[in-house]
Parts: sequence; C-alpha cells; structure tokens
Amino acid sequence: MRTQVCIIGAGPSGLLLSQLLHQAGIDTVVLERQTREYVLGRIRAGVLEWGTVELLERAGVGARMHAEGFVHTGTYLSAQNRGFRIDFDGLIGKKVMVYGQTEVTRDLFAARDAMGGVVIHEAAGVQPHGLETDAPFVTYTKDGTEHRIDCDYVVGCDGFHGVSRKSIPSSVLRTFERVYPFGWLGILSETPPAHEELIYANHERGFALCSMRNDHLSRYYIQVPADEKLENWSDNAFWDELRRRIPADVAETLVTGPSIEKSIAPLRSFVAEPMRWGRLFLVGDAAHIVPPTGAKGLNLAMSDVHYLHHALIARLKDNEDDGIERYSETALARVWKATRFSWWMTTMLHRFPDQGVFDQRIQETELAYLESSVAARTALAENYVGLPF
Ligand code: FAS
Ligand code: PHB
Repeated sequence: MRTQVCIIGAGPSGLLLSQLLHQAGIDTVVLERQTREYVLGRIRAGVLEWGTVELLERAGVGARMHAEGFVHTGTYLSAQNRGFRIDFDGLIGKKVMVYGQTEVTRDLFAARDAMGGVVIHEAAGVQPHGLETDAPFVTYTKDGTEHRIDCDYVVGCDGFHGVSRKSIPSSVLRTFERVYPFGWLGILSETPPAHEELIYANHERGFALCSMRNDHLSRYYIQVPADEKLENWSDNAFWDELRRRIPADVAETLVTGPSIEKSIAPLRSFVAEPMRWGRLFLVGDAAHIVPPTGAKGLNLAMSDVHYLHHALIARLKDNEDDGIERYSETALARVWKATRFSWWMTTMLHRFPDQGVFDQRIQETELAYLESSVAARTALAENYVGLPF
C-alpha cells in the first residue's frame, strides 16, 4: 500500500489530522493498535479551548459539539471553604466548550467514515522505517499478516506509550520531566453537575475538581497519593472525601450516585524535543504530557495538529517547506507555555507530601492574590482559555 501521510494512532489528534489532510486532498492512512470500541471506552478530557472548537468546526465535526456541549464563560477556584470566579468573558472576552474527549473522538470517527477515511484497527507491531530517507515506510501486522505502507511522511499521534518517540535516536532526543507525588482519582456518575461551572478546589486534605459532561453526567476528581489503589475507594468513600474538600454550600446540594467509571491517573509534566526527526513528526501525547489541572492535554494535541496540517498541506500541495522546517520550534513554543501554566495550576492547587506551613501560606496567598487582582485573574484566564495558535 502507498499513501502520502501515514498516521500512527487513532486518538483525537490522529483522527483530526487525517480529516483535515483528507479535506485538502491529501491521502492518509491511520494505524491504530486498539479496536474502535476500546478507543471510545476511554474517559479523558472535558474542556475544549475555543481554538480547538474552531478547528473541529473546520474539520466538519462541530454540529453535535454545539448541540450537546456547554459553553462556559468562567470557572471557580476555592480554598478554605470560599470560592471566587475567574470570568473569562469579562476579563478577556473569551470562553471554553465543555464537551468530552470521548464525544470528540466519536464525532471524528464518524467524519472519517463519511469521507471514506482509511483507519486500520488492531494494527499490531507498528514500526516506522527509513525516517532519515526520502522513502519512509511503516510496517505492521494484522490478522497474522505483515503489511507495509510506503509514504512521504509519518506522523506519531500514538500517545505517551507509543512507538514514534522511541523511533528518534537517543542521541537526538531530549526529554524534560517532572513526576508529581500524587494522582487523580476520577469518577463519572449519571448525576446532575454540582455547580453550573467547574470548581477547582484547594484543600488541606488535597485537591478536588467538580466537572461535568452534560446535565445528567458529572465528572469529579480528588487528589490521591501516587501509589493509591483503586480498590481502596468505594463510591461512598469517594463522595465523602469530595464533600470534605469542596465549599460547604456545594457539598450540601451534591447529588451522588453509582460510578459508571472510576480510575486513577498519574500526573506528570513531560516534553520531548525535537517534535520532528527526518520524515517523522510527533503530535500530542507522543511528544508532551501535562497534568490535567490546566485542561491542556487534549488542547495541546489539537494545536500541534493545527500547525502540522498547515505545514503538510503547504509541503505536499504547494511544495513549500517553511512550515515543516519550523513545525517543531513553533509547536514547542506553545507546548512550553501550556506546560508552565499546567505546572503552576498544579503547584498552586495540590497538597504536596513534603509541604510545610510556609508552602501552605504561599498557596493561600497565591489564591488570595488571584481573588484580589484583575491582572492576576486575567493572566490565568488567558492561559486557561488557550493562548493564540
Ligand atoms: P491518545 O493517547 O489520545 O491517542 C493515542 C492513540 O494511539 C491511542 O488510541 C492508542 O491506542 C494508539 N497507539 C498507541 N501506541 C500505538 C502503536 N504502537 N501503534 C498504533 N497505535 C498506537 N487531558 C485533558 O485536557 N483533561 C483531562 O482531564 C485529561 N484526563 C486524562 C486522563 C487519562 C487517564 C489520560 C491517559 C489522559 C488524560 N488527558 C486529559 C490527556 C488526554 O486527553 C490526552 O492529552 C489526549 O488523549 C491526547 O490525544 P492524542 O495525542 O491523540 O493521544
Ligand atoms: C474533565 O472534565 O475531565 C476535566 C475538566 C477540567 C480539567 C481536567 C479534567 O482541568
């Protein structure tokens, strides 16, 4: 088989890139190691920057998002049983869309099907070759048969544990990492949201987040130790702990119910440089991971797709190389700003095991400064809604 762009990974970034390139008349093949059901079974991000919304609209997958998503013009932060609002609209005239990553992925799969996009599931042993030549190719096995795809470019949209980043020689690749000493225990429940907007809660017992997917589907998180075991947490234990950490007036009206999904996600900041090597480009979690405190993970993957789809169209349709030559530098500039913001939000809102009373006071002062300063709230707002592409 031959294609112009071979994309590894059918998560949101791989599917969106394939859709945008196909719309521009560029041939792609997406190789995914899991089944579609498995990919759609993952519960992940919930907040879309408006730049992501506009990119999805351009890809032709905005209808259900606008019909079922929630436009939010602000969010709440709370500490010591008091909350205050960050008014995105009032401060910077922008907003975000609350619409689950699972639904984004579902919409992208449907769009790929509608255009006859080639997405090969259960592709095992995917391996890029010849990345430093003008004739790269990718091999994989499906149903016991070995396959080869010759292409012009390979794009690694295969997440943190994928094969692409590992295909860059260790003499070339530089990685930057911070692993946080805690994780997020998340629960999905068929209950009405606790609040009309998200609440990020700093508490001496640990961080908590109240989020949602729609009017009858809520998403909650509490900080737990990095080595916590899921079996230690019954639903009731989760609800009791969440109530302790969020403002009392919200806790009093919290509607609880059985979890339909419950999982623990580790938190890390990770950036790999460069995001291009020869004919290979890295996109999304394949190149960077942020703690979900800033709601940046999915959105960063989308901004990588924004830069790369323009670069590949310029190269393959207009024979212009500037975009692909500058892709890594351009994408990393935005990645590092989002990495900084996600690290800052995480450091401000979580309880660190070795945290002393001085650190506690600094956190409380950071939040008090945000509450009292338009400039500080504006800075948070412009990062949260997404810096310009
Ligand atoms: P993905 O990881 O989504 O997709 C990669 C795809 O590649 C997968 O389908 C995988 O099966 C496939 N793949 C991997 N290796 C392969 C191989 N060798 N061959 C073929 N296919 C391969 N972000 C937020 O903004 N907010 C959140 O609350 C949030 N919560 C998260 C919770 C968890 C548990 C995780 C893991 C991530 C969370 N994220 C969150 C981040 C997440 O949303 C990612 O940023 C987003 O999925 C990135 O999309 P992709 O880069 O497309 O990678
Ligand atoms: C979510 O709804 O899953 C969510 C929202 C905001 C975050 C992280 C997760 O910062």
